[in-house]
Amino acid sequence: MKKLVAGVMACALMAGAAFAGGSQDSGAAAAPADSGNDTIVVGYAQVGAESDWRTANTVSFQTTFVPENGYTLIFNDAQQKQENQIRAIRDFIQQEVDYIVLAPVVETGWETVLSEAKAAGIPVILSDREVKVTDESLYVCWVGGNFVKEGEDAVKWLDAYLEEIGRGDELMNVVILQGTIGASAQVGRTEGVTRLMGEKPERYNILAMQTGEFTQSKGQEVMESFLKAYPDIDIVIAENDNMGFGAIDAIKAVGKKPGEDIIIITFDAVRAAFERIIAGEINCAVECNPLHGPRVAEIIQKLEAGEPVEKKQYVDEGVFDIKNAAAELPNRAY
Ligand code: GYE
Repeated sequence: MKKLVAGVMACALMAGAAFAGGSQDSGAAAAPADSGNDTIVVGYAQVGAESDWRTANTVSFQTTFVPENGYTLIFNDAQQKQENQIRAIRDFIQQEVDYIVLAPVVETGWETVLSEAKAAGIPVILSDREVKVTDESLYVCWVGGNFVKEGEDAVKWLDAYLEEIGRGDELMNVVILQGTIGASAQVGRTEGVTRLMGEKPERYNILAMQTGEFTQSKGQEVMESFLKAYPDIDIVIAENDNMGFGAIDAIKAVGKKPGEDIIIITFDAVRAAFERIIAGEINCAVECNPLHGPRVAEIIQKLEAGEPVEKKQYVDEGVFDIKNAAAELPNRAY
């Protein structure tokens, strides 16, 4: 780690030189390389702009990594495509950034490009979703939500809710709108939900699961096809809020009442989901916190100071329903 940080410092100097005459900071374009343009250059390979969560995450980085805080941010939106993220990382290496932050769209397929970053001496910080690599030295650390726990929390909430509404003895028909297949947020949430539901086959009957790509429009489309195929759906698990919003529209379109005729659970718990809970259309939203900008900045500051950082950092997350949503809404930052 020390060696890596030393490499980073050398890289920072080089990057400073490179950027003094580059397009990142037009004010410094005519200045000599050592004129004090000593911001830390961070390349962020973002997934895309598929959801409210993602927008909040982007804003979190764009407002944290600003020159006033000592940073220059190079932001790349990969439009949910891994090949775009790989290309962005290669560009960051070319530009000799000081740090690369990656929110990996899917878990696998990162060895080659992360090895290239390592060979260039550029530390990679993972944020939001995880990667599956055999060589853990390919990234410094990861910070994000505990997706398996989120999935489990959803079923624990359901267990209690079904008792409460007197349906604890019924067999409930469930459909799952999954996120992007292979994304750790999808893998973890599906695992948490299906494992706990699988322990209670007398209570939960999973009819179908299909990806809605974490978008509202795809969520709506898939829900429309579920409603056609299965006339008796009791519960929808949407692996993010936006697919849940799409499902609500699909449910209304067939003349059913979301939140009453069909129980809806979503993940993320963005502001609009709180509003839907208060309106009675979403029964429960399991929180996933997107505000990783300051967390990643803290990690970078530690690395700059030569301090160790934890390899995996899970963020605390809550569960919201009609009982606590109205009181919590004014405190929400996203
Ligand atoms: O749930 C979803 C977004 O990776 C946790 O990605 C993130 C997920 C989030 O598109 O809304």
